Amino acid sequence: MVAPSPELLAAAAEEAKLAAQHRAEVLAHVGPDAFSAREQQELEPDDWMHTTGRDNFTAAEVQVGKRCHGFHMEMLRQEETPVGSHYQLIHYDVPVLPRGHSLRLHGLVRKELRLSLDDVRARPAETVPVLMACAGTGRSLQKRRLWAHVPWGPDSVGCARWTGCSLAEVLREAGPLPEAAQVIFTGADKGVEKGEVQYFQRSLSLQDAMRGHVLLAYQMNGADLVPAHGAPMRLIVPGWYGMASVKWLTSIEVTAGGWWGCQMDSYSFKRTSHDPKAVPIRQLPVRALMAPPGYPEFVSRTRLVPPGATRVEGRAWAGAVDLERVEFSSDNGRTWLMAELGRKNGPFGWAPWHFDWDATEGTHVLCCRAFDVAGRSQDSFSDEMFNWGSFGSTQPQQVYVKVTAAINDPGSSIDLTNEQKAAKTELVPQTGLTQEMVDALYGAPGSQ
Ligand SMILES: Nc1nc2c(c(=O)[nH]1)N[C@H]1C(S)=C(S)[C@@H](COP(=O)(O)O)O[C@H]1N2
Ligand SMILES: [Mo]
Repeated sequence: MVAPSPELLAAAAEEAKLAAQHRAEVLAHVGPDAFSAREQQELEPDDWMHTTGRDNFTAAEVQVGKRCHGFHMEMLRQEETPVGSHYQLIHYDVPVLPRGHSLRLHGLVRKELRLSLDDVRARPAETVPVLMACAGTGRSLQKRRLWAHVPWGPDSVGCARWTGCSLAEVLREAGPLPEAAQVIFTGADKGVEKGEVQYFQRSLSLQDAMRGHVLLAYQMNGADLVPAHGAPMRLIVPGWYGMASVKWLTSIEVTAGGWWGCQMDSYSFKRTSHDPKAVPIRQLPVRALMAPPGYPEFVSRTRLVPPGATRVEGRAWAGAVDLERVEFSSDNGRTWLMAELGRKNGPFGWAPWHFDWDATEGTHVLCCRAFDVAGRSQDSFSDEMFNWGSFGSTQPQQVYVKVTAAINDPGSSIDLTNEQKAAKTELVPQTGLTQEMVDALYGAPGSQ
């Protein structure tokens, strides 16, 4: 790994402080002690955008879920997420930009710039492993869930190596005027959202944009960007949820501030659809995930593990903050044990962890959770957790595991009819599975 630049390290130290403040703000507004699903229903009784069903995914969700595919959880064993296994989030159509495309840096600057891919490549490059996650991560773990978006489990993540030039350097060259306060980034993708015709647009404060960690990126894992990930040039905002990392960049406009577009309002922690106190989504929280051990059953995703010593492996992250510990549970979170934690692959990456589990015959629900040095922890399991966009859940991943020696022998049979039937509410009573087990199996698609 190339050593991070002093500028990047200094920005990471600032970002770590801001991340801790952000989490506190979020918890104060929509954390379990501040707000519940019940309270939302009282405030918005005719809300039709949410559902409490975990087996009634709409055709619209399935479609958007197919287009915006998730991370392959088994890739948690790899430090670098291959391009094809990194999640994708694409609001409208993937634009294919012509050769010779250039982006315009304009607005309140001394010198307007036109930047082609060659211009950006010619500048000093930085390569950074960045843990990226969609703000909707864990949406399906919020029981009263927004169905008008991708029904993510914990699987909208990836940690790729991004290469680009420093946005701060480019802005310095353009020279923001004294009244400059906000930078608006526009993508080439156009669509309609919330009744408004728009290009995908997001802003950063000039301060955030100049901190020194934001990249104008053109490579992912050492190869040119593919169209779905923002070719030829995109923003990468390390340590932030993914919505800030605008793809297919066409324009960077420096303004005096006050702009608040659709994608700023949408990506906020809200109590109701119109919430004057909404908290805009920024830095990533702390979180651990495990690569589901053993082998999956095709339909129910039940994991089959042979009895005996089993190394459960995963990764954990906390944006720019360092990790303090990771804990593992083999009894659905009743008791937790300390896992072995390794080092992060850079200031904005993730760290490997493992736990040596003695797998005994029977059914188990495995979980993991992380804590960071800023004192942040994950959410606990709760059906009452609610924020309007179903954003930012960090309820622990649950992995439903059957331990049986039969998995060692190809050709042997293992009956998982009950696990399959448990996917449909009306069949659950026939299965003999407790509601707790059903919830663990199907509470968050994408866990296993
Ligand atoms: N132009 C544009 N940029 C975008 C988006 C988009 O739809 N259009 N989606 C955003 C969201 S919500 C996320 S989570 C990340 C996903 O990046 P990826 O698809 O490369 O993983 O891109 C962000 N940048
Ligand atoms: Mo996202």
